[in-house]
Amino acid sequence: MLPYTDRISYTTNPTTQRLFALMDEKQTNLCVAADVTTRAELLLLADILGPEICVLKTHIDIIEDFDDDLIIQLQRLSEEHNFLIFEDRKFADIGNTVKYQYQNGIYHIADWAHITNAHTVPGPGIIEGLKKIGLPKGRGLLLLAEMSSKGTLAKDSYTQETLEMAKQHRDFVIGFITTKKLLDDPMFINFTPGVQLTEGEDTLGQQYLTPKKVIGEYHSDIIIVGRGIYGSSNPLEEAKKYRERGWSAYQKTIASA
Ligand code: S5P
Repeated sequence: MLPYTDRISYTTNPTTQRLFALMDEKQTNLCVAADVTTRAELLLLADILGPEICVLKTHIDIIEDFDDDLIIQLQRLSEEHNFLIFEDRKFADIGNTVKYQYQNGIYHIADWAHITNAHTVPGPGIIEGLKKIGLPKGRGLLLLAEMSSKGTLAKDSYTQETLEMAKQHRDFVIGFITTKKLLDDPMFINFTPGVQLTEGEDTLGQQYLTPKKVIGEYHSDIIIVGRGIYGSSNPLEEAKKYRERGWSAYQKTIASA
């Protein structure tokens, strides 16, 4: 496994380049899933946790009091604390429809989200549609190659075909949502959700692995942590723990490579 900064030269995508650089600069491979439902909570988390994270992951459509100013504030915090914004939209329609969903509507996701993601169930047309909008803006797309939830259908040949689709769009597809590193190609970034400090499950099929396992054994790059951080009584203290565990697992892996 190469250090994050050494991987910059393998890609032409400006979002990947910025992400690899800021991860090494800030010494963090932590992405927080800020699954809160008001703008005040989201902005507070982004401000408090901003210095600890490389990426802030949003579900913008769960915000009850969304307005355009929320985006302006999020962008300001992203600049101030040097993190990228990942809107976890999980697009899943035909190319022509996802173009509109990405660019139009209330949220105008392509205007502010450095990263978004898509299921590959429709076939490669979904990537082509999103790319028409996102590539000129320098955005990056993650494909859901695997999911963290019990009984997921994203496995076996579905996962393999997803990897093949990514290879056909190396300018815009920057990596995967996956439980582990699947491709030995340093340009793709692997994001892993379903992470807590102890292994386990929630009551709705979510399955958790530890930062050590995800980074140290499965060689993923970025841990995505939601309730483990925002659900605790002291999110900043918890975020520091995840950051430390994720980063030390990365450093050990680099040292032994
Ligand atoms: O397979 C997946 C893909 C994603 S992006 N499993 C997931 O859990 N996610 C997202 O990661 C999910 O939508 C949520 O925002 C976050 C996990 O949250 P947690 O509270 O379970 O850590």
